[in-house]
Amino acid sequence: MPLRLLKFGFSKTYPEPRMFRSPDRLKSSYDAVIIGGGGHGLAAAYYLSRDHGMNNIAVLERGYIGSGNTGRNTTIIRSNYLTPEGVKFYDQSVQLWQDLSVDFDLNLFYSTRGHFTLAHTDASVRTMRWRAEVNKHYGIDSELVAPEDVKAACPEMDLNCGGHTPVLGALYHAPGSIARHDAVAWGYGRGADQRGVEIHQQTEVVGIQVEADRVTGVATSRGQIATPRVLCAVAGFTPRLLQMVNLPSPIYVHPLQAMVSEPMKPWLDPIIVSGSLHVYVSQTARGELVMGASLDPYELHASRSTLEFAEGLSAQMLELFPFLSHVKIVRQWAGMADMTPDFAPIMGKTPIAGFYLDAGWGTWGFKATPVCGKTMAYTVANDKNHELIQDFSLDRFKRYELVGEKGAASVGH
Ligand code: FAD
Ligand code: PYC
Repeated sequence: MPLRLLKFGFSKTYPEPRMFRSPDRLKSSYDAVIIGGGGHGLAAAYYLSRDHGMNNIAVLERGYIGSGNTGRNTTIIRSNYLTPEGVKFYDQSVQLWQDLSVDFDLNLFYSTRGHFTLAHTDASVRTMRWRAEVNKHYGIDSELVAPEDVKAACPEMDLNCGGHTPVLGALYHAPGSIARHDAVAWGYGRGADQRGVEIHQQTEVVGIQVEADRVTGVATSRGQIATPRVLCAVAGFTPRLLQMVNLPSPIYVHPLQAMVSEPMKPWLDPIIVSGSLHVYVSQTARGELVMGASLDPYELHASRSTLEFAEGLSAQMLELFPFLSHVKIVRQWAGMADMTPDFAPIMGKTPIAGFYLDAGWGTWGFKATPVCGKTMAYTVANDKNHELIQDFSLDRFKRYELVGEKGAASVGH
């Protein structure tokens, strides 16, 4: 248990300082500017200052930290991907997650639950077997299991799914976990702030200066900043930012919605995902069911919620768990998923010197927050792509060297 929590619990006064400073003035120049105060931008700031000694950095956030997809996701953490590039990358992230609460001295409620991806057709059983074999080859704990194994871990599930799409097997991934998403942004933000990084909320980047194919500064809603390095980590806003530097964007933005139930006594230990039913669900420490489905089926730059989504997802949930019919939905929301053609991220250097990209995280980027921070910090500090991200560069679309992750991205999109 983090020491800070114990001190807080036993103290008679209110011992907590604010999580991070709110500097009232922007400086006229920084060694690096990070656009986007989501988990990825803040993690990069944290590792730049902690591991590379760079602390004359500004993180610029148009809203408040964690207000983008970082604070809107369903917090599933796993490394059971399909491609060798993906498996190695996400595995590093799962390793980093293990120590984060201690690193930050902040409880992230990281909870390892095991992760079942259900297969309801012969074709998806084949895909699960394929994923299990690739995973095992890289030392990842994944295996194909029988319906009885699913039932043993989750006796409440109707394996027949109302007789429509019976469960034929599942990919089981023991390290599958969940965590508290806002705390991840706060932990990275506080750690970066303590090392001198400035976090400027309510500060929007409205232009990026480039001279002779090299970045020289950014224009913000609060004034101009000169800088030789800009890291762009803005998720659903990436196409807008790429326009500012005249780079073509392979990213298309779809809303991704989610919802949460009233709290219930604990009954669901593992994380359950069904691609065929378009459902994923886990139960939080507070007892709520956090649920999601696939992307809204059209491009839209908006984070509105729809009744159609809540109705559709509730119906699919009841196929798996008919006993939930009396349970109330208390909240729903949406984020803007920055999707790529191959369902893999875009990371690293770009044709503009000093302009680095961390994007294309669509529906799968929360779990990657620590490894993205580490590898992007290395890339920015050394002006050299970290070896773990070499296959994710923007120019792979020109070279037709895609990293096909659709079969493992999340639910069937
Ligand atoms: P964000 O958190 O979106 O941060 C980007 C920030 O940039 C925002 O705060 C935004 O305000 C800011 N910004 C944008 N434009 C500007 C500008 N011009 N100037 C300044 N600031 C700007 N991933 C998983 O791994 N597991 C899951 O279970 C999962 N579930 C999901 C469920 C939903 C409903 C959604 C929407 C996403 C889910 N994801 C999941 C994906 C994951 O949430 C994202 O990939 C990840 O959080 C991206 O983090 P980020 O820091 O890159 O982006
Ligand atoms: O990446 O595991 C995932 C995920 C689940 C729901 C959305 N993304």
